[in-house]
Amino acid sequence: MEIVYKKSSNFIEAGHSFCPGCSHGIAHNIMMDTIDEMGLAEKAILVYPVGCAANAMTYVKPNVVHAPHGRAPAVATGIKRCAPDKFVVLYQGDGDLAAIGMAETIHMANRGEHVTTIYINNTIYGMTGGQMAPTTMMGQITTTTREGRGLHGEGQPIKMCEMISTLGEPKFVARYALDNAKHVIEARKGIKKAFQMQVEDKGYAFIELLSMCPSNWHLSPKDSVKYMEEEVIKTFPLGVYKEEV
Ligand SMILES: Cc1ncc(C[n+]2csc(CCOP(=O)(O)OP(=O)(O)O)c2C)c(N)n1
Ligand code: SF4
Ligand SMILES: [Mg+2]
Repeated sequence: MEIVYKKSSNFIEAGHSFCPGCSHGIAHNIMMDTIDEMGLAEKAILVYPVGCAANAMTYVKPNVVHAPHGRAPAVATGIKRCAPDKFVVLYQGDGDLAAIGMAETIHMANRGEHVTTIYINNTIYGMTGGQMAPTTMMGQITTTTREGRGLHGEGQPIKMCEMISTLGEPKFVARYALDNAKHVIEARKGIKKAFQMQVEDKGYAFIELLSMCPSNWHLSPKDSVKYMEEEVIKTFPLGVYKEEV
């Protein structure tokens, strides 16, 4: 039987600060377990952002670099170009990647740097208390859209996979969700494929993981799963957007 979820040995024994029902723990565990499985821990350099995404940085054994406020692509580019034998993974939330660091993200993808991005889209600025992100759903109430995100003033959610897949250089662009076991298995396969591409020096891969933030969605963990299934996945359809490997 396929193992869906086992704790990666790449974690330091410590408590964590994620809220109940948060997807960061799942995302991080499948990422770290895949690094383990592929024997990449020794050569891995993980580049972390601002936000709850960055909290995981304190729990992992491989080398980490903190490049907050959307600058992970610039830092990761420098590392990979100076040390091409290293295995470089960017782990960024939607506020960090699609708002603060949008320019860096697009240009790194367009250059086709040989690194891997894991993009956690939870439709909100989680850590700072739930402000609107570029990915916030239409009608979603946040601290900066008190009556729900509307067309006039806020525009529609930005869809990163759709945008990045229009560029010439990215080789693998895919979106997965972390709301149930089937989706987690698919996400894990996508992450493994993206990692294998970097091992084989095949170019840039962008993996988006639709994630839950019950605290700022103002829903229970159970209702967050329902919201993900009924609403979020409709706005951000799952699937492979580009594959040239
Ligand atoms: C220049 C700057 N702008 C804003 C912030 C505050 N800040 C810290 S974390 C964060 C939001 C991160 O949201 P996201 O990347 O979606 O991560 P999440 O917490 O949802 O995982 C912001 C705006 C900051 N520290 N510096
Ligand atoms: S605020 Fe949201 S993203 Fe941050 S730990 Fe809590 S559930 Fe996770
Ligand atoms: Mg977020």
